[in-house]
Amino acid sequence: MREGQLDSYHGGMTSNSQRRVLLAKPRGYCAGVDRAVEAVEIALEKYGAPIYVRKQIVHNVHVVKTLEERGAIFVDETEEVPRGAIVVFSAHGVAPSVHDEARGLGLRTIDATCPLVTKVHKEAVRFADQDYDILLIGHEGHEEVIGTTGEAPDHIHLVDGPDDVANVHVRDPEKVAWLSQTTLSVDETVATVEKLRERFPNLMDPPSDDICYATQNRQTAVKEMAAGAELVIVVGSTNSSNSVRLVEVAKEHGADDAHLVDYADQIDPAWLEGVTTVGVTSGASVPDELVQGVLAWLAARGYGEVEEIESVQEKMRFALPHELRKDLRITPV
Ligand code: 10D
Ligand code: SF4
Repeated sequence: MREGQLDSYHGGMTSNSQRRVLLAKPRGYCAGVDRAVEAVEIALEKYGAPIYVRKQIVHNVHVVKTLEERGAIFVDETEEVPRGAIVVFSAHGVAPSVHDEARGLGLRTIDATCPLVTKVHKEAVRFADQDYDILLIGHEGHEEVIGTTGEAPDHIHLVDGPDDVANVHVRDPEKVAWLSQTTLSVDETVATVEKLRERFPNLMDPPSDDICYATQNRQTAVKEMAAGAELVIVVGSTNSSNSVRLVEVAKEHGADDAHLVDYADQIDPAWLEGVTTVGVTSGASVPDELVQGVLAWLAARGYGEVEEIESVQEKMRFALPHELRKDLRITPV
């Protein structure tokens, strides 16, 4: 088709010369995911297959499939791992009882829990030691929430968003603290905390933000991008909390429409009807090759011009899990 020619691609009237993509930055892998995926890859290289992984190492179907092809075996429960084998704990963290169980089964463990999740676990232990009731803002059933709750099950109450605040019961309203899952919507969490503070004016805050830098930065970037895009495509899996949040944030901040896809072939061409500007981003557990697949798919349909919108610079890196550093003879950091 001639440059600039109006066409009726799938019924919408947009000009090829106007069509463009806004690509959010930062997007994709965060430091915790990078470390966890690398931990499994290095374990496979160093110790050989199979390497067992308890739960999905990160919530991304492509990452899990790729590691499976290389010899990782994903299990739901520690007891499924044969005695003496190596098991990696996922980036989302585990309850202390899971460590105990693995020890009891004689397993060799590599803990790929993100250090920023571990930080929240430590905050929970500290508040519980001081006998606070801890209101953990998070999504019921999410692995990170299960792991954090396991640090102090008698002290932690789950608060699943602002509408759940009315259901909270504590022993002493003067002695209450809040913590959160690392991958929540920043704005919704602020709303939940405001409601909690109305009920508990002396509510203690966490010592530092629990919603991690990567979650915050990806939401900031999508807000900036969504303001100028009619359609936003978020690459990520349906069980990835941070990816799902990006879809919500895009819709709340200017996009007419936003969808989550694992792969480019899940994009419905009808979404492009009448769309000039498509925003693209990806969750913290998503390899950039999948975003490149989406960009290629869009380019084939006239959306070849790509402008990257960088809202925050990211430089975070985490050292590998200590069990690997020890075996690889890397000096402790
Ligand atoms: O569901 P989610 O956003 O918590 O996890 P995902 O694996 O998609 O992204 C990485 C986030 C982690 C490991 C939680 F800190
Ligand atoms: Fe760590 Fe945040 Fe990434 Fe989760 S999203 S793995 S807390 S850096």
